[in-house]
Amino acid sequence: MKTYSIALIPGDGIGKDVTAAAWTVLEAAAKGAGLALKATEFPWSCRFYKETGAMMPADGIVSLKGFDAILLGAVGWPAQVPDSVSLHGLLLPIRKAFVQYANIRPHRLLPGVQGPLKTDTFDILCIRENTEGEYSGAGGRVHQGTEDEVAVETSIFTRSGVERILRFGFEQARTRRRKLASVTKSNAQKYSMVFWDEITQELAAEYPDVEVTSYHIDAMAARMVMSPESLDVVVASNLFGDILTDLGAAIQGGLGFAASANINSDRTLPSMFEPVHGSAPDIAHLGIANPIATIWSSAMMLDHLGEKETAGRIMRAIEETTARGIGAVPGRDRTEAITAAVLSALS
Ligand code: GGG
Repeated sequence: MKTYSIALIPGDGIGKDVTAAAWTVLEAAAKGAGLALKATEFPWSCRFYKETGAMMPADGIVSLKGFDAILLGAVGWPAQVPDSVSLHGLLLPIRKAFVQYANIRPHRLLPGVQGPLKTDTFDILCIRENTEGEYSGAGGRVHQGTEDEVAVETSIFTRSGVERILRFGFEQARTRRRKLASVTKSNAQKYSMVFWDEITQELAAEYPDVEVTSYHIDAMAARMVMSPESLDVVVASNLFGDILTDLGAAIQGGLGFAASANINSDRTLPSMFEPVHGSAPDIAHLGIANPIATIWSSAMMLDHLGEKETAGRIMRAIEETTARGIGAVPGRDRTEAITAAVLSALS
């Protein structure tokens, strides 16, 4: 029997609720396909930070190395731990250590889900650069606490980093409607973003079959709302991609539907799969978090592992569930009821 070992990091808040739900679905789907999934759970989270002073142990990255994939819930407990500490202590180091340079975020309306726009043709694939750019963590503060205080945050864009994420976007566009939108703010940021635009143009010559358009981030935000049907694959930097994909999630009906994959092209290192949403501490453990984003992320995980048939079965079960109206309206159905409906659609 084919066995996959999965590192499970539920994290904080609703991360625990949604990963538990997704794992139930994964196990059922795997059983039906003759696969074995072995989970090893890691308690790394803001609670772990409060107990130990770190979001994960010093050898955390080493202990994740041998896994086939990582399934993560959500990170953050802002009342207790600053968000910059939790993000830079867990999520970002994992993405960087395993060179998970492509953060894939599919945004489309599931059957039965009504987004805020008067359209039923919302289907875009956002590709966010995931290991450098504005989230590089380079910078510093001096003269702290004085009137002369200065904070500097340096964005790092490397030719290899920009080229590989754009190339990834071009390849994805070839599997879809062959349109690529590259997002920058090159009128205002005249070094890094002009550099990004230049590399986009260089690569465009290699992909004559893909229609390429460069947009400024502000224009792209408006376009996603005003004419989303004009978009297919959208490639953006770490910060811009982070912001645009919350907008994408809103247009697809809410963060409860937004899935993501942090992909590493080196199959010897694990990729990581997680919902786009955060830990939502206000609704943690009330049994009302929508698990669909995490179940969808789990399907992306199986797809990445090569289990395309089983991934497809999970996606069809999600779609059957929302088409019946279950889980389709944010906040209405309980986590357990949505999970049970997906399980029943699977069988
Ligand atoms: N489910 C992932 C999560 O906890 N996201 C919270 C967050 O702030 N993410 C920022 C990021 O994805 O870079």
